[in-house]
Amino acid sequence: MTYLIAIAIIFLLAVIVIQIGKVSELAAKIRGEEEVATQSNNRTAFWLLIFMIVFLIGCVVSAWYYKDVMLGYGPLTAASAHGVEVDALFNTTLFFTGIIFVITHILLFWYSYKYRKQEGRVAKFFPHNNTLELVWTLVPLVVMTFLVVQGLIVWNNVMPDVDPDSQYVEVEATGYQFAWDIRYPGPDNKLGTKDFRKIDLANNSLGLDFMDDKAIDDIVLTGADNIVLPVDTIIRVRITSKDVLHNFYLPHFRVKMDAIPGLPTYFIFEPTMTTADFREQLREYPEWRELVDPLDPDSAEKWEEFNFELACAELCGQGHYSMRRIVEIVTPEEYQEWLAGKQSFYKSTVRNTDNDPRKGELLTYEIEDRKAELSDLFSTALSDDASDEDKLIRLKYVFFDTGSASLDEKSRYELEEISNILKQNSTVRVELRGHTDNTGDPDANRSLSDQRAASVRDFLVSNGVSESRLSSVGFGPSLPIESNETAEGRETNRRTELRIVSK
Ligand SMILES: [Cu+2]
Repeated sequence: MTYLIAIAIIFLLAVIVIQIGKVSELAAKIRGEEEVATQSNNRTAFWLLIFMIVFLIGCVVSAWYYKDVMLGYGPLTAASAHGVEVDALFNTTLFFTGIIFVITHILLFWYSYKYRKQEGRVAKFFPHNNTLELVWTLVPLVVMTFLVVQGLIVWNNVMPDVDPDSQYVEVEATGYQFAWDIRYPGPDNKLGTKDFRKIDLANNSLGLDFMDDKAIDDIVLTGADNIVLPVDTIIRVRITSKDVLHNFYLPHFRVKMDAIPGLPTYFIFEPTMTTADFREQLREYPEWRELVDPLDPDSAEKWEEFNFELACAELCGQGHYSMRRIVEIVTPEEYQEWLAGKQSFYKSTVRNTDNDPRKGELLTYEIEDRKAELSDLFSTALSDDASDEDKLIRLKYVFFDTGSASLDEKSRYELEEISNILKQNSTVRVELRGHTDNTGDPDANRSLSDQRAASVRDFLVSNGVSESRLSSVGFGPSLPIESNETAEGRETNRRTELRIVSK
């Protein structure tokens, strides 16, 4: 119905315009063409002047009215170190182009008024003037050179790469339709290598190369997790894309760079304000003190819910808008705390699955973790208030070849650590205890457990622990700690233990 009415209105308007045209044609015939043309020229020239005045005033008023929501002119100051320079460059350019804008508009409309067609006036023939040519060549030349040089200076300040030996945090942003994967380097502060041939959309969508130790601790933020970064720290963002062109845009930090498939780009910036600082700054402005939901008096004020954001600034497809992510700037301490709470992608989703190229291999971090675990157990066992239970340490990472007492190669890490601890606590005496499950002949099991405990003792002796401090005993299947009915239970029961005899 609305469409029908709209079409009818447009039709009627067209009829009116045609009728007016016919009427003025008739009027012109009656009054004489000349007189009508003059009147029409005067009218057009006058209204052009009015238009110019309204237009220029409109430009100034709208700029003033919207200044608080424009980047750089109200509370939305640059929140990065280089952003201040970029804003200053914009202002310089705006100053010169603004002057030209106003002058050319005044001249354009004033001339169309002054030199409108009038009775008896003829055009002046003005073929050439050297002075004028010089002026309108040299003035723009000087202004343009100044602006370009300013731009180059800012560009060189903003775009140099980081010194590899300096302190900085490097993160990687990979754009795809329609989200960003953000990769953090983890505790080693180095991003691991990637290889597009390793991309597996279900299990390794970034194509991380897990044979590279640097990739083992990399943290990947997917989905809607906030991007957290520390304030007053140099951030290098490695920017890349998996499908089409995207654009990594952090408006509040004046960071903007294309994400190009196959061609990594980067941007370096230093946030100078935390999210909390920036909110405090917004709080000074009445428009940010308004309620988020004007109908609910208990709702928060707008400044309280402000967040920095990452946007994709390239129209990359239908879901383009959903590439928005919240960026949270926090203090370096808060950042470290946040980072410590994140699991590495490899450890949480790949380790020891079928997709793990290092399945079965013992990795450096695991050796370190196990050492830490063992040293905790020892410090409890050697404390003054240790219970009998505390004094019995299960050696979880000591393994033997099946049915034999020869130690598996991987057992040495734990045993070497025990040797070190025993050497540091030189008065401690320990007993090594072997256990088996209940499968097979009990006597054979007892003898196997005896031999296994002895192998461990021998290993410690060969590592420099005095033989007089060590004893060994085999219990066979007689002391199970789990049911022997299940495979897991039997595996747990086949174990080696270390008991603190005396300190
Ligand atoms: Cu995009």
